[in-house]
Amino acid sequence: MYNQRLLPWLGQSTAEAIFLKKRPNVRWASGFRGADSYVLMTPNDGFLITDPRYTEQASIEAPDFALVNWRENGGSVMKAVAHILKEQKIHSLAFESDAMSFGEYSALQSETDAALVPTQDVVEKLRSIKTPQEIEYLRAACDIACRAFHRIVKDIRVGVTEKELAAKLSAYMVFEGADTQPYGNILVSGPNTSLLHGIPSDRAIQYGDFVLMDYGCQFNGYMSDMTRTVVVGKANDRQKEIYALEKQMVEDSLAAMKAGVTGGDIYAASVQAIQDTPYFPYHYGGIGHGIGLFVHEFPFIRKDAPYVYTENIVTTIEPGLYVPGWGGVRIEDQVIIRGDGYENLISVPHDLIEL
Ligand SMILES: [Mn+2]
Repeated sequence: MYNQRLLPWLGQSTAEAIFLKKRPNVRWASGFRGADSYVLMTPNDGFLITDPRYTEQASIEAPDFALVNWRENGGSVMKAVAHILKEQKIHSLAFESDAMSFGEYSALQSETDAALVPTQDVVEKLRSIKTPQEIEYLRAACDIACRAFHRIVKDIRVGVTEKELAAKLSAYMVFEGADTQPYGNILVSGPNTSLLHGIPSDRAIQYGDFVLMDYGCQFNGYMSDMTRTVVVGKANDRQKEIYALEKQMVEDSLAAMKAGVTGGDIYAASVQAIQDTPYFPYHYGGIGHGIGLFVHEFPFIRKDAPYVYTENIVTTIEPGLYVPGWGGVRIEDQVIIRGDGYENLISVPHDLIEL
């Protein structure tokens, strides 16, 4: 369905139309899920610009959009855009200033007399508030990831490598119903767990290791993101101490979440437990992000983030403690902001699991 949620923005903008090229924004506006696709929207019409590989898919997924095959309309995307502007008598066009390349911008400028109006985060801000349908897809993606967690913990044992476990975790999510598009899961162990975005390696799991799994899947293109850190064997005292602080940080952050708070408020809650401990320097300041058709999206939670949360924003919450050379612990949940609190889409408990 032609996305009505852009119309109020178009109504008050100086631009008469908007051009979108970021894939999640194209999908959100049109429903089309393929690559090489661009949307041009006016208050009355939607145009989906793509190439012949995708015309059948586009007619199914974006039936309300006029399909424009750029190969047969000027031979380049920007020539096709200029052609639409001329035909529709559009004199000003908004574009995503952080996505359009210099080459694309120059090409469009040379093809059209229309004013080009730079914008940022127009669709990202609209996309951050989820519809009931989007929430159902996100809920399904999170349920799949939680079911995969209960399967992967049975495979974690001494001698298995990070790569083997990462591959199995991805497969379990597909077996449980996820889309097949790959997603770069983080599954790291031992001293590698202090690397915030470590890459699974050939390291074999050893007794006493932390194993940190930060992973997710897509369901109908909507994404889940969660992290759990487990111990192989019995946790030692330092592991228990750091894990307990981390669990407190996540739970304090969750307790602060509701409509009306800012990202900065949530960050402040997250550091209460470590403020007066030697572990304060080991936390990382970015502790959550919006999530939907893209994994790290507006709004972001960090110190002094001014954005005020409203109902139906879906966000992750993931404070963590990372001691270089020793290891780290992260617990990450994905929640829906509600008027008086939040709903957690991740059902796996926060308690330390010793395997
Ligand atoms: Mn995350």
